[in-house]
Amino acid sequence: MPVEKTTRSTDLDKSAILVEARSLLAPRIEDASRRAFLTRSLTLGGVAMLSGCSLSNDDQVEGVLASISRFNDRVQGWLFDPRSLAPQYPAAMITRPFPFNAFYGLDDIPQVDQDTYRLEITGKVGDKRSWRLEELHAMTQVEQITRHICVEGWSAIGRWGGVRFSDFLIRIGADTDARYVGFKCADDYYTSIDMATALHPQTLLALTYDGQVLPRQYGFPMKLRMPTKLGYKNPKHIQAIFVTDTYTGGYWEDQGYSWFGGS
Ligand SMILES: Nc1nc2c(c(=O)[nH]1)N[C@H]1C(S)=C(S)[C@@H](COP(=O)(O)O)O[C@H]1N2
Ligand SMILES: [Mo]
Repeated sequence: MPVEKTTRSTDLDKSAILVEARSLLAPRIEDASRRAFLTRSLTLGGVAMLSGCSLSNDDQVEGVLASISRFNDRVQGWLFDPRSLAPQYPAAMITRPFPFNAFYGLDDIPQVDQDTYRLEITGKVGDKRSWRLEELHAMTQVEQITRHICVEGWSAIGRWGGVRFSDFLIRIGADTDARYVGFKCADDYYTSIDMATALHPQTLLALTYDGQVLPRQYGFPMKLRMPTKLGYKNPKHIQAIFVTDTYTGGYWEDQGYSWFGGS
């Protein structure tokens, strides 16, 4: 659990975490199994302080669990070190073939037309004009060979190239004090990330895979590649990007996966 990385963090505001945990636990918990679950999740969250709590109905329990999940997202956000880099690997270690994964099978991968494609930009940005693929290819390109980790139990090393996402955010005049960057995809997938990760030097608006135009199954025309986050946080077939202070969740996140989703 990322929270156990506490020792790595120098500027973690411990008292702020305790204040927040106390306010989350103000309701009282009666049900022993719920209480046990809460105790476990809090221990995982690095805050063991459940004594004297009880909730009187399931809605309250669900509410507290949801709050704790969002609370854990915040703790993970505080612990995230924007200078710490994910490992990079030699080309010989690339996994071949690289796995495909989506919430549907290979037959249903969206077909995006590169000539009519426009990347839409909305929210807290200075320049909301949409982007053509050639314009993105004209920006400085970087590459990474990193490991993709899927919560379904596999990981694979791949090589992605494209525009450093922080360069892109600066180019569109994004408000980098905003809390989130959100993504809408051509297949109805969606997700959102914290601004610190959006600005991380290894966060890449990927246009290529292994030196070729990003193949359809890996997210043509572009995906966001983040070696600091789990697979499901890396949206493929991106159609729209928005900068916002409003929490918008994600396809898997709204079904209970961790929103921060760090790896
Ligand atoms: N648009 C879109 N992006 C997505 C998904 C998806 O179903 N649709 N699945 C996610 C998950 S769970 C994983 S593991 C990776 C798989 O990426 P790959 O096909 O390049 O291995 O894409 C992520 N991004
Ligand atoms: Mo995944």
